Amino acid sequence: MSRVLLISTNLATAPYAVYPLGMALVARSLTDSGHQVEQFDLLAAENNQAALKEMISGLKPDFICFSLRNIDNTDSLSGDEGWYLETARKTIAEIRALSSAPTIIGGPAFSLMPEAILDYLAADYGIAGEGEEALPRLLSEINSGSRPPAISQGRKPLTGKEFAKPLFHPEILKFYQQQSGIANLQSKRGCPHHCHYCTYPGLEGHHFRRRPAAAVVDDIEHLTKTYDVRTIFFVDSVFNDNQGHHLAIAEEILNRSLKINWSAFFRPAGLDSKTLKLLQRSGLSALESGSDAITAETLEGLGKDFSLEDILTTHNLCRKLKLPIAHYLIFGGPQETPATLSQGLKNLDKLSGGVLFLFSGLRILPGTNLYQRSLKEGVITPATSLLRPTYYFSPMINNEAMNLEISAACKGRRLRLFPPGEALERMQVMQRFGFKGLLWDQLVQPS
Ligand code: B12
Repeated sequence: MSRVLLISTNLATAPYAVYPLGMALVARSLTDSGHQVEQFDLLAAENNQAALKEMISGLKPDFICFSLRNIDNTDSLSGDEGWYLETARKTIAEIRALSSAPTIIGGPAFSLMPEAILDYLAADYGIAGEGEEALPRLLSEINSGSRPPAISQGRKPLTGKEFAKPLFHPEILKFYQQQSGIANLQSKRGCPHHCHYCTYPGLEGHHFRRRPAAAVVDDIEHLTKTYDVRTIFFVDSVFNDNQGHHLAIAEEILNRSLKINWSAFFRPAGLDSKTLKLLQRSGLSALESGSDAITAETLEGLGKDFSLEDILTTHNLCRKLKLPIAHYLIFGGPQETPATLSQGLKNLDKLSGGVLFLFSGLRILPGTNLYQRSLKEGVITPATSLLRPTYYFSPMINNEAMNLEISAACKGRRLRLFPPGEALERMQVMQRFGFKGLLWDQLVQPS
């Protein structure tokens, strides 16, 4: 048995403060393996380094593990304040000065570039990918005196039944309930789609691995009954599933008569009125659509496997059902030209009544089709460090002129949020006025 301190380093509060779910899962698996575990969330502790030091001197951990969620904010228009690794590096360096316990890093940000990040953060070990099986194994390898490699990963992808049940920390949860009022759960891992820029299949695999609906809804029941949680966000890469797992979850919520509002990322295709009504009855209160583009050419350029018609059908269905919908849209990616830009900006009118989060350029990350394309087009070389945000812009467009055009199309339009930083500031103002939840859904007037 070892004493293990888990630290979530994430300090980002936009679009809202997000409960460190990954840490809660590895906390459970370590506890189940017999270790004594403490969880420390830097954001909930208001980055109070003195409290962290106190915890370290009290616990005298044998291992100190860090959960790293974000590298940057993926907004090409934000500056250095949108890059999070430097703060993480400082925190880790300060902790290393206080304790000689081995340091171990994991989390989605880490898993995107494990070698480069381990090196930059100067920690001892890292685990890329799922932590439930890999972390307890790494600890026992170190404890038994063997010398594991600096970077390891799970032996094989876990099945949905093997995913850990989150070990929510009451004080940390209380902080997020006060901040955003949102708790999070995962109903499955993986993504079978092939969007060219996206890291989700790399992080979670190309196939859905579903956690049993009853286990997911047990967690909802626990959150509502023990902690009075009223809003859940499902963190699945894409919540709608052609094998109907999303429906099974909705039915289970209804069977247990749980009163909960929930939201998730949806693929804007294959949704009909009957499905949306069922989801809505179970508590779906707003839908985030990974539309990504709004012309046939740019949808193809991003590798999306649905059409503009699909997006519009989903949008109109939601409008009819008075279900707030937000579309994430990225301009300036592959196949963007001045003509697609002006058509795309015109097409925004077809999404009226929806909240539009607009982005300019695509963050290049390893393991994606966009990475290969960026190499081929000479945007990066194999030696380019991607630790600092590096963006792809279509060579057929001038990105500064494009940003001006997007800004002009958003001027005076409350529901078109661009540039992203300004939009997030608006959300933070809402938060200061006591608004909770997703926030964007409260920008929409009932129609
Ligand atoms: C859902 C989601 C959101 C939702 C969160 C909603 C909510 N209430 O939770 C929303 C839309 C709000 C959001 C916002 C943002 N997100 Co986001 N998000 C995700 C997503 C899809 C899932 C994250 C998640 O919760 N996973 C489930 C948990 C259980 O898994 P996990 O944390 O990975 O933990 C596992 C392992 O990583 C590991 N592990 C975790 N910690 C540790 C620690 C140790 C020591 C070990 C060994 C292992 C380990 O074990 C865990 C269990 O297997 C990921 C992509 C992905 N598929 O991972 C992006 C992702 C994390 N987000 C990302 C980003 C950038 C952001 C934003 C900064 C900006 C943006 N434009 O989206 C904001 C920041 C929000 C904030 N305040 O921090 C990036 C981070 C990479 C990067 N470029 O920095 C990702 C990877 C997507 C991407 N673009 O590539 N996000």
